[in-house]
Amino acid sequence: MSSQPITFHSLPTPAELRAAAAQLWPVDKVLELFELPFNDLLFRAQQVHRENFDPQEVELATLLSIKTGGCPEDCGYCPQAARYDTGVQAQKLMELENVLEAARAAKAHGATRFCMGAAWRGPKDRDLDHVEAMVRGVKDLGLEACVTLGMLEDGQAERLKAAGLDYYNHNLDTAPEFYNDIITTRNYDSRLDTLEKVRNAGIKVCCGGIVGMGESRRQRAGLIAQVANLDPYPESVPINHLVQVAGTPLHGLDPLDPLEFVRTIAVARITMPKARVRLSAGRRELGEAIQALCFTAGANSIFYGDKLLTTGNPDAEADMALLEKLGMRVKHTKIDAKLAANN
Ligand code: SAM
Ligand code: DTB
Ligand code: SF4
Repeated sequence: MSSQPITFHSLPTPAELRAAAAQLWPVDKVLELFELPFNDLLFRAQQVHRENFDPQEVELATLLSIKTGGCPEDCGYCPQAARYDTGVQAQKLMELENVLEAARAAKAHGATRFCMGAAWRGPKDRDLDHVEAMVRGVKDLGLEACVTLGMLEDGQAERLKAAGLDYYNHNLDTAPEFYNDIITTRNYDSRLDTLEKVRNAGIKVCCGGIVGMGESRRQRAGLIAQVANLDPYPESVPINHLVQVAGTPLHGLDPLDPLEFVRTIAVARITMPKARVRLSAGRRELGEAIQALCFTAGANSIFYGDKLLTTGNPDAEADMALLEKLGMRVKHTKIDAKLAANN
């Protein structure tokens, strides 16, 4: 792709405007960032981070799988796809009271964002009645609410917005040209279409991907370019390190060099200066030293709690000990900050 600016001879059409926006971060430019000497890349990322955030502050987001397993999709990384024998038992949608109990516990442990995930291709309208009640209940606790439910039909994003949803998580997962190697039951355009519905409904976008799925560095740059060129770019960018689960097609791949994961975080920070960049799946495997480098590279959010959706996460005490060792602080909600100021 050329990095020359586009010139318009008459009023730009919507397609031309999209093309111009897509040039904000051409893949080649993102790849150039990946190829910087490690220390130069981290220095630049840390500079951008400090211009936009308190570098000591980290957001805690807690995940809950509200509908586990039995998913009809074929995502090659996912333990919840019904077609892979991974030992995950399919369950029904959780009851509201159990979800709120988990949300209260997350809040008591210091989380400010509560993310509810469902192993669906997309929600049915009757499922949304229940999810709306969950969103309302989570909001009433003073937590930010996020859901990830798969592809949305017309009108569903508006329903979630009306229930008070803050964020919708929908990942592009990898570069467009690699997508079909990982997932065949849906396509990239359908992901972009759902992201547009979320944005148009006025919900904040949480969108990132997974690294370590056998993609090339150029394809990692391709993923970041896609996410960074969303207009506007997402408020929240989860970067997952593939958790290899026995029974899934991606189990047994050579693991990605952890320093390449750190580079991915740094490139996300530089290309999306004001986004919350979240260290997502795979932190247990990365260990403390790599996570510390990720914070230097501009990560400022983590999934917090002993479990992700179906796989493990560092336990809460270990995370608190790590943050303390690094002199980092937990981000509080505006409500909590007000209460603290009044006491
Ligand atoms: N079913 C919905 C969907 O796929 O959009 C929402 C839930 S799905 C589990 C949410 C995200 O989890 C996926 O898009 C993927 O990025 C991430 N994920 C799933 N399995 C993973 C794994 N083994 N390692 C890393 N990330 C994973
Ligand atoms: C995201 O990007 N990562 C989270 C969340 N969004 C929903 C999910 C990670 C799942 C890891 C595999 C599992 O626990 O099943
Ligand atoms: Fe289903 Fe989501 Fe897992 Fe894909 S990532 S198999 S859509 S739960």
